[in-house]
Amino acid sequence: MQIDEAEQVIKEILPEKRFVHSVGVSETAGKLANRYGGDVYKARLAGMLHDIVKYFSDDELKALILRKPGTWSDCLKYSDKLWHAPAGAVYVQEKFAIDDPDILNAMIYHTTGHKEMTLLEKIIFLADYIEPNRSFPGVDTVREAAERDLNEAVRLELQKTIAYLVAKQQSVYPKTFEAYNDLVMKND
Ligand code: DGI
Ligand code: FE
Ligand code: FE
Ligand code: FE
Repeated sequence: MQIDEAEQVIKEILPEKRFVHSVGVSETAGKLANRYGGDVYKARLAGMLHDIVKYFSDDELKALILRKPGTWSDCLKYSDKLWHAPAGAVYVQEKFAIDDPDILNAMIYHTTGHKEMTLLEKIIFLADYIEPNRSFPGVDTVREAAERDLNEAVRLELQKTIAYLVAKQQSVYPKTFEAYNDLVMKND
């Protein structure tokens, strides 16, 4: 699938604001791939498609996840905000025959991360957070880190996300902690 085809598809499926976010993630992911020696095409495609099923119903998301079970399926026991990530990977596989495991895993883990992330997984995880339309508190610190050190930027994003969830008394998916611990311990 070409990038412009993917862009047309998500323009039809997603509301305007989410479409603009997806184009931002695609462009940011392409730049990060350039910077860190990743595959620019895979980064741009995964970035474009990562939120494709964001507005499907919980029942539809659950059905997609249950069709292709894996280690990520335990997200069904946690917040429904996590479900669109693995469900999107099943959807693009079935609908557009996208079978590249790099692209599928980058979509699966774009919300939570996990331990021992691949280069493309880190790129999509980070691009989702720092694309130009995002305005979380502290996002500029993560943007600056992303210019220098990919692992540091991903670790910072995980730190901020965990702190945010804890402050709001929300559950934190165990793989998010594992991703954080993995990067902190590698940095020791
Ligand atoms: O889909 P996006 O809005 O672009 O962003 P996303 O897929 O990274 O995150 C979706 C939501 O999931 C966001 O509100 C934060 C939340 N989230 C991220 N990690 C976790 C989480 N929620 C829980 N409960 N646990 C997590 O580990
Ligand atoms: Fe998402
Ligand atoms: Fe994210
Ligand atoms: Fe997103």
